[in-house]
Amino acid sequence: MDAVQIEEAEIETSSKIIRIALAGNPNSGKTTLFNALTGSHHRVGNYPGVTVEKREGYRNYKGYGFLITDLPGIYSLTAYSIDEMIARDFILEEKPDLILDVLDSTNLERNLYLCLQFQELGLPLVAAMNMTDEAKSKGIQIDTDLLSQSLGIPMVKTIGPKGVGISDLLDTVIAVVEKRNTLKKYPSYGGEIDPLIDSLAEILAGDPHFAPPPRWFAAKLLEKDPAAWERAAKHRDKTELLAKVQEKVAWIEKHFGKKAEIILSDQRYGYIHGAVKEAVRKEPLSKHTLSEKTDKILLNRVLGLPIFLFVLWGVFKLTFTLGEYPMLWLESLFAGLTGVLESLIPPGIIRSLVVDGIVGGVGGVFSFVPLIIILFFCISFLEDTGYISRAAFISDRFLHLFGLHGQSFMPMILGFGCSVPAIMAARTLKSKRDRLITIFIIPFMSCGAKLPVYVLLAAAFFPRNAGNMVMLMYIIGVALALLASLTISKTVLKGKSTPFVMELPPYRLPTLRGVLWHVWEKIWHYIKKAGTVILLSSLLIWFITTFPAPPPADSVQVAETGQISAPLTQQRQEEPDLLSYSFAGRIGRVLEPVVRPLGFDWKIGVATITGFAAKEVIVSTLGVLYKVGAEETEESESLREAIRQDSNFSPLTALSLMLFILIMPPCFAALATVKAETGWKWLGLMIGFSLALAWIASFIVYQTGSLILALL
Ligand SMILES: Nc1nc2c(ncn2[C@@H]2O[C@H](COP(=O)(O)OP(=O)(O)OP(=O)(O)O)[C@@H](O)[C@H]2O)c(=O)[nH]1
Ligand SMILES: [Mg+2]
Repeated sequence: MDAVQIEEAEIETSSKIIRIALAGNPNSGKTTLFNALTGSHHRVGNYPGVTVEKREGYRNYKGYGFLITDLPGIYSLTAYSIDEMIARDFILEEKPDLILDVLDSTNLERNLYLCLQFQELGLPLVAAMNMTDEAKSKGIQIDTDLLSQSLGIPMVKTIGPKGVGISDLLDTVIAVVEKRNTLKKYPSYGGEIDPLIDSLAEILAGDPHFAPPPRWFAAKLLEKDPAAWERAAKHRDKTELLAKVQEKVAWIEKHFGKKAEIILSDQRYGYIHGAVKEAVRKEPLSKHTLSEKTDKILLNRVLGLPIFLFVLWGVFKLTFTLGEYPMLWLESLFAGLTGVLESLIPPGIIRSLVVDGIVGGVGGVFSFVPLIIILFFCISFLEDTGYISRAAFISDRFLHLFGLHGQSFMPMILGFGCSVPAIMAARTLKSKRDRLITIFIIPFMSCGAKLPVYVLLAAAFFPRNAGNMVMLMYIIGVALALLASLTISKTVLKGKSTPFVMELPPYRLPTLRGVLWHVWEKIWHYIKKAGTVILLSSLLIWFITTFPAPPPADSVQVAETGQISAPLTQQRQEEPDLLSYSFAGRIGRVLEPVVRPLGFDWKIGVATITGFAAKEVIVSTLGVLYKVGAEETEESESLREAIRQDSNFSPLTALSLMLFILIMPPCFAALATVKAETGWKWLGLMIGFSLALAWIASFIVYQTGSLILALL
């Protein structure tokens, strides 16, 4: 008696925390439910493969603590790509207390295939019948209770974005964990195969040190899963076990006349089909759905690609024309702020620090926030409608010409935002070769941080065609990405890109909340960056441009002793001694011979180097450099004006610089991600390749341009 009571008491306290794995097919709404359950705001998107990393969240409910892990989507427990392995390993190795399988109810049969595999694992299981709103509008009627009864899996109807069914779901989870819900049974493979599985499961259960759930493992062995066979060799009675398996496989293949793995999968589908036939009614929809009609146009073999290019052009056009106004307002706001600060703080080192170092650097970067908002709004909107997946589909054929394929497309598009999530997104690619190529070319997709630099230079030197110049940079970037891919796939990574089946999500009207949240996330990231990396770099640049201060009388001698290179000596008339005497000036002098052939003076050289920290830092560095170097009267003019008036800066220099920044290695954060995802070798190759290519491209453009200008 006593012993039983103690055991029950232990369950009471230890069951307070329930570890839940949120699993299911890609794009079934796992992250949406995760957000609704835990109040987090992780990225959801209308395409398979949004989540590529597991994430934890916590929820308290009725005295229980739910530790929920959102997993990448999977189709089965056999994993091919990295994101799939993360999900499978979590479920198999970390043994959660319960699997919460999220089912897309518009696609029930396929989603149940995975659900039955979970059931076979023997872990407590609850299914969320998600997207019931969409199923309803498609004329699909699901008798969830009946389906739940006949499969023996507790099921709860949910609508992720609206949070419908969340408390039901949690109640069901508690009931299952507390064993008040006794629905459980195992999927059947039919009267002939079930006994075979049972007898194998018995042998497997006989070895207490052998971890895998017997029934699931027995089915895997009959399916001739190589990993399962390897594992079976560790069983106590391995000879008997493997002999039995071989005998049963032979019997199935003889009896059914097909390979055992096909038979098992057929039987599973048959079982699902039987259950679904009873519980699901689909009203015949006579007319073609809107989705199908739209796809006829957007996926058209001839029109598809031009439409996509037009959409992309529209996005950038909108960004520049609409974004220009708020950008100019912010610019004058910061100019005004500078004026106010100057009238408040007496001249001296403190004023220089605040006005030149902080406002000059960080302020310059802030004025680009409106552009970033619009760009991200558009990209996020397109992702959520489901259009980007179509674009991937139509680009597939084209991408094959360059050794890539449609699955590389999504990471490339994400690269327009930020290389870090884009590089992570490449995890969904199944073949290592395809994945490496994709990661390698992502930095050529101009990220959001490069946008401010392009806009600054284009607006200063090509005021009439600023928008087009910026767009040209994006196009050159894409072209270089394709050429780089072609080069690598013909040299370092020979081989063919693997074929794959692309899944097209349904068109969905993006929720304003979802899109705005995503935009806010990006803006917040940008602002945080401005407050950390960019602020620190600005302060550093301010420091190295201000110190050491030249001794009052000696500065001229420095020049005369020949320590300053010729171009700098020429500038001495226009520029105060402060800069060239400072650390920055000295670094610049070392750098100058390397960047001169590209048309850069030492200031541009220093600014470019700081681009390694983050590309926006180039703008803030120029801001500080030009403020520190500016005459008192010029102080409140915009950076754009300041660089336009610098005689060392010409439109050709600007073009050469834009190109250099486009191609040069990505920021440290992106490089660290490349290292983590691929290793040192690929990181080294990427840095070497992009540095060399950047230098050569800028060299050719600047030298040819100079030659043409001289001839004119
Ligand atoms: N109409 C409708 N849409 C939903 C529902 N649940 C999720 N969605 C949408 O479905 C899309 C996919 O949602 P996610 O939560 O990102 O899906 P996921 O399962 O996490 O996808 P992966 O991480 O790629 O495996 C998003 O556009 C969601 O807004 C639902 O119940 N009804
Ligand atoms: Mg997700």
